Amino acid sequence: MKDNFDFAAILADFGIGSGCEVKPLGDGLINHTYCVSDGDKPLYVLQQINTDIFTDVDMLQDNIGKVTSVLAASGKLTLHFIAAASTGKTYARHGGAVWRVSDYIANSRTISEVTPETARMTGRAIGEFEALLAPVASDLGETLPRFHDMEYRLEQFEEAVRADACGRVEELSDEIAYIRSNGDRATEPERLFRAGMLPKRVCHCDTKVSNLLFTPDGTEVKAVIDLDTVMPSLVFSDMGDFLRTAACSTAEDEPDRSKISFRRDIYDAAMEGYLESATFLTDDERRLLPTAPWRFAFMQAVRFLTDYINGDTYYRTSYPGHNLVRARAQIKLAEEINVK
Ligand code: GN1
Ligand code: MG
Repeated sequence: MKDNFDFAAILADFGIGSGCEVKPLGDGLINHTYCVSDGDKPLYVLQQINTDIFTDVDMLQDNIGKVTSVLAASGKLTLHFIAAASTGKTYARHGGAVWRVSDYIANSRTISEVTPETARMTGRAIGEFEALLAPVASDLGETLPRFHDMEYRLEQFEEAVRADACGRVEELSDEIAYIRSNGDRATEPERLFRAGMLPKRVCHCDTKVSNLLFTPDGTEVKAVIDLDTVMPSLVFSDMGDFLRTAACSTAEDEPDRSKISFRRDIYDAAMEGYLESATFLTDDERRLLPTAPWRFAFMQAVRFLTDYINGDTYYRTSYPGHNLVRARAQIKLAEEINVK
């Protein structure tokens, strides 16, 4: 991580006085995130946006502005980004990087252990989020084109295997075979979309459990954060990503695969909550919804393995082979889910 930035100058541009402490925050794999505090109390979240991935920051911040306005107008607690003096926009360039600052949401925490009661409430919150944002569907740009398109992810995977840029393909025959033999099943929703049987809806598209803020006792969703990927998608994205992480017995990068199982109690409770608020679902969406966790564990396996094959150019890694460990964990999870 490049940490020789002049944080005081960056913060000053966002109207934040000197004397603040800046420390790394969270475990996001794409942007670099920092907590800005007065030494005691957290005040702001500073982020260096990964512009290799989010190439159109204007569109990104414009989408987020629209999303947060709708959420705030309906009484939801949401992210609030601060305008920079140098640009008049909610981001600014400093030291060759692009930065944004939002208010810290106090009295909140992320959780890693989800109970059925929390899962029910989160499912309900996800359905509400999707319902509230439905009216802005046509106003949102596609920040990351084809982001949750399974066919696209498989194309990228096959391209990576063909190129074999780092000579890693040879050791991956089991993983590659698993992906190839399940590709057809995983891409059913895309085919149904083309046949006009499934709609696109505004989804969060990154509802892994660490992107949700809970009340300090961990029982209620306080805010849905990390709004970079809010965009039209097939509806399975959000319950898929939430259950891929929340109903998994381990972290998404557990190296000991014997520890990985899928918690059916969490799945049942989350789906119950979701169906209470997602009253907009069509019959086809309801029928395919139970396949969402499998589909997203599978998609994540494909994405992690693709990145491993390409030489770890997309996801931040903490050790050599991290993306392979992640991919194997997601394959194990997909096998455990085994939803027929
Ligand atoms: C990334 O930004 P972060 O770490 O919340 C990724 C998600 C993956 C997730 C896997 C823009 O999310 O799609 O599901 O890692 N975000 C992007 O942990 O690719
Ligand atoms: Mg993200």
